[in-house]
Formats: sequence, C-alpha cells, structure tokens
Amino acid sequence: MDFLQSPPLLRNTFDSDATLQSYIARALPADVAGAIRHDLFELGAYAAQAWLDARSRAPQTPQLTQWNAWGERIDRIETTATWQRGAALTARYGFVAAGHEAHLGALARVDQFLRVYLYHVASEFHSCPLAMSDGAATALEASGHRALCERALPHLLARDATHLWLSGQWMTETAGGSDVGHTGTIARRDADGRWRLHGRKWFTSAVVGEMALTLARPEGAGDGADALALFYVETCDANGAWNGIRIDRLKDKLGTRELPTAEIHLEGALAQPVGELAHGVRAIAPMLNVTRTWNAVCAVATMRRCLDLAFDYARRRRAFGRALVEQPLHRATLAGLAAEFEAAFQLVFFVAELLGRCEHGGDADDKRLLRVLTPLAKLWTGKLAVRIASETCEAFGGAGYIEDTGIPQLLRDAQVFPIWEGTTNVLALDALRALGKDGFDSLSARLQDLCPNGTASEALRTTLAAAQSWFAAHAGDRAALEAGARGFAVTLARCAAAALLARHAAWVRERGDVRTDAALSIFTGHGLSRLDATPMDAVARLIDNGAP
Ligand code: MFK
Repeated sequence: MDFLQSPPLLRNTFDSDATLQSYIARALPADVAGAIRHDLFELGAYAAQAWLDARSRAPQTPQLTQWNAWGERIDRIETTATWQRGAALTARYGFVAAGHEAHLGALARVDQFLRVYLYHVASEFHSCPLAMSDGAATALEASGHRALCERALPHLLARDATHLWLSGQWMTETAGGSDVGHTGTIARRDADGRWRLHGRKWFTSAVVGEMALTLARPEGAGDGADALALFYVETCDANGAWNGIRIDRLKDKLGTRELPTAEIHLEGALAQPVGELAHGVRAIAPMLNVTRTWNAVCAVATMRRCLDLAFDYARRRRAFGRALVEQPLHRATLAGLAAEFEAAFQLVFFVAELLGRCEHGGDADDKRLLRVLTPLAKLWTGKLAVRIASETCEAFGGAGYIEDTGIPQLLRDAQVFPIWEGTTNVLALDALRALGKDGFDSLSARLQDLCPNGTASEALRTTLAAAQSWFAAHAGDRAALEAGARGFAVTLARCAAAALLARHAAWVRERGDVRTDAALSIFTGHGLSRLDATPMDAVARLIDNGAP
C-alpha cells in the first residue's frame, strides 16, 4: 500500500486559540467573558466543521440568471449554500448587532469582533456584506438622519433572520476607483421631486443586500469629491422588483469567489440623500473606517487559520526522519510567522477596543489615535495576511499548491485584504492625512505609554525616534513624503503592534505564560523599522528612462 499523508485538521478554533483565550482573559471582565464564552465555543466548533465540510464537496460559486425562459429580464442571483446559512447565523450570533448593543457599552465592539474573528473564514466572505452592513449602520447613526435610521437600523441590527438586511457600499466606478472624486453617477430629481440615480458601479460586493449606501453627484453640482453626496438606496421595491438596477455580470475574481461581486447599472434607482447634498466622502467615512476595521479583523483571522493548518501539518508530516515541526529551519519559519500574527492580533483588537470607547464617549486623544491606527492596522495586516498565506502554501510543499487541499484558497482570498477598502498605498497616504502636521508626537507618546519597560520599549523608542527624524526631514517635500509613506506607515504599525504585544506579554507573564514573551522577542528581532531610504533621484532615473 502506498503511503498516504493524513490531511491537516482543525480543532475547535476557539478552544485551541491560546492567543484569543489570553486576550479575552485580559481584556474582558470575567462576567462578560463568561456570558459570551458559549457562543464563541459554538462558533469555534462551526469553523472546524465548516473546514471539514468544504473538503468533502465541490466548491460553489454564486450564479447570475439574467433572463427567464420567456425573455423577461430578471437578474436573479443564487448564492452558495454557506451564504444561505449566513442570515440565520448572523441573527443568532449578532455579527453586526453585537457591536451596536448598549448593554456592553464600550466593550460591544470587542464582543462583536471576537465573533467575527471566529466566523470569518468559515463564512466564505459573507463577512464582506456584514462589514458593509455594520458600516452602513454606523454611518447612518453618525448622520443623525432620523427617518433613515428608523427605517434601516432595526433591519441591519436585527436578531431575527426574517427581518435581517444586508447593505452594500457602492463606491467604486470605472474612472472613480481609489480616486472617488471621479464618480460619474448622477443624482437627478424626477417629476415628483424624488432623487433617482443614473450611472455605473463597477464593484458592488453586496448587490444581494436589501440596501446600499452610495455616492452620486447631484445634477448641476461641480466636479471633484466634495461635490458628491451620500445616498441611501433600497435595492428592490415593495413587490421585490429591482429598483432601477441592472446587473451586468458577476466578477470573475482571483479569490473571494463565493462573494457575488457585481457590475451594475443604476437606471433611475430611487434614492434618498443621507444628509446634505455635498461632502459625501466625509459622510461615508464612518462606514469606511468600520469596514477597514473588519478588514483587519478578518486578515488576522486568516493568519490564524493559516497557522493552525501549517502547525497541524508540521506535526503530522515527516521528512528526513522526523516531523517537520522538529526540523530547525521549519520550526524557526513557523515561529517567525506566529510572532508576527501575535503582534497583529494585539493591534487589531486594540483598534476594536478604541472604536468601542470612541463610540461611547471617548476623549479627543482616543479619537485621534483611532483615526491613525485604523488605516495603519488595515494596511499592515492586509499585507501580512498575504505573506502568511503564501508561506502556508509553501509549508505544505506541493500539496499547498493543489486546489482541493483548501490551502491555495487561503492565499487567493487573502490577496483581497490589501486591495479593497483602500490599497496599501491609499491607506498609507490616509495615515499621513490622519497624522497631520503635528500628530506624530502624541502618537509616539501614546505608544510609549502603552509599552512596559524592557527590551521592546528600547526598540520602540529608537524606532520612533528614527521615524520622527524621517518625518521631520521629509515634511517640507510632499513628493518625498508620499514616496516614503508606505515604509513610514508600516513602521508605525509595527511600533504600535510591538507596544501592545509587550503590554500583553507583561500581563500573561505574571500568570506564568511565557509564550507571548517569546513572540515579542521574535517580533522585535524582526525589526520594527521599515523606513524607506530609496533616493528619489534613483526612482526618477529608473522610471523615467525607459525601464523596466
Ligand atoms: C472581510 C472584510 C470586509 C471588508 C469589506 C470590504 C467591502 C469592499 C467594498 C469596497 O471595496 S468599497 C470601495 C472602497 N473604496 C475605497 O476605500 C476608496 C479608497 N480611497 C480613499 O480611501 C480616499 O482616501 C477617499 C476616497 C476616502 C478620500 O479621497 P478624496 O477624494 O481625496 O477626499 P478627501 O478630500 O481627502 O477627503 C474628504 C473628506 O473626508 C475630508 O474631510 P473634510 O471634508 O472635513 O476636510 C477627509 O478628512 C475625510 N476623510 C477621508 N477619509 C477619511 C475621512 N475622515 C475620516 N476617516 C477617513 N478614513
């Protein structure tokens, strides 16, 4: 009988996640942790079972049927079996609602994102429309538009699947991608004075949702982003017919294939302005910041899944006379990835804590810190998820390149994290904008306050000093500042993550756990600085002289 390699298995992803367990013990009061533990346990069991189930069936993708047998345009989208379970699970576990519930106050966001962290990979990116629904609820709450809040919030935050709505976030157009100011969708008043939208949206990730928030230019308004307004759209009328929406096709994507991302035309879709008829980007920003937080949570969830599988496999797979986990180089490789994940996890859940605090009061310092850390967490974890997923493929050797092991999908799916919701470069520039001219010192002081004394605090101080010098040296030269923005942003993200990992390590050390200390020393050993010293003139010589 030929040798048969046993495949990787997942244990309950809540029970087996030491990082998650120790975070909960530190961050949540015992009664809160006790109250949610059972739900988290069930989600961990669901995730492990979903992994097994997915290995025993052919992959499913959503299907668009544009015409019925008699030639009528119907644009019907059938979602996958996993997606069809999504509403019941969302209502039961409150993936959106938990973040808005009053009884946990500032901790509501932590509760919510622990649930999302456990659900994301098993959800097959049902988490995407949930993120947008959460973002829509947050933007509507921030708008103070009473009628729209009364209409949509009970659905977006429903705990009953029959009432639950999903929301889209329709921003991206053919000309207006990252540069949303080029949005071509026009809002026109009809004969009855109602607003109707006309245009083409190039990426709409939740056209199966019941509503969307979208940007459009009121007819006659000027050019540019500031003239855009934020509109609320319900996708279907009371009879279930599309509200002036034509679905041109579903996207054929590298990953997130279960997610029905569509190209659509708005052909007079009835819409309501959410607020004033301008400053739409400012009005949609609360949504962006929430979906970027989801992005970061889902990126660390992906990293965790990769590591669970890679570690399990390293214990099963033998080569050169011993298990992979006993091979010095493989051990060191896995430990290096795990240390990066540990740091990313602490940063992301700190952002969740801050978001909760800011939504329940929060002082100006917290709000400034949240504004900067949100793009930093999103951009750094997006790239890190791709790196860890890529290393995970490699940790499986050839099997990691074979589709039905389930491993390649992790990499294909991870690649979306640095792209949607703002690419790494767009987010790096956003971090610069959030920091402003004089935000560096307060960020630096907050990070140093968070970090207990020790080797990490030394590394933190040195790196922040280097970042400050870099920032000061480039402040007067916008092009040079932008050219180095990615390295600068990643450096700040790593500094924040190191401070938070050190804080966590100090707490668990007193309770006899040295694992996080080890992660901290490996993480700081990788270096915190990623400052980019590429000379601008070398860039110009390379790019402007016919290369590549
Ligand atoms: C599983 C995980 C789930 C994740 C869900 C993924 C769903 C996927 C769906 C999508 O991908 S939707 C498309 C996402 N598209 C983007 O993220 C667009 C990327 N481009 C940007 O982020 C630009 O920076 C942005 C369009 C936001 C702004 O560009 P502009 O046109 O140059 O506007 P400007 O003048 O910089 O900002 C306008 C106002 O908004 C300013 O305020 P004021 O009017 O008061 O001066 C900004 O300060 C404010 N603003 C911009 N970004 C902000 C913000 N305020 C708070 N937070 C922000 N992030």
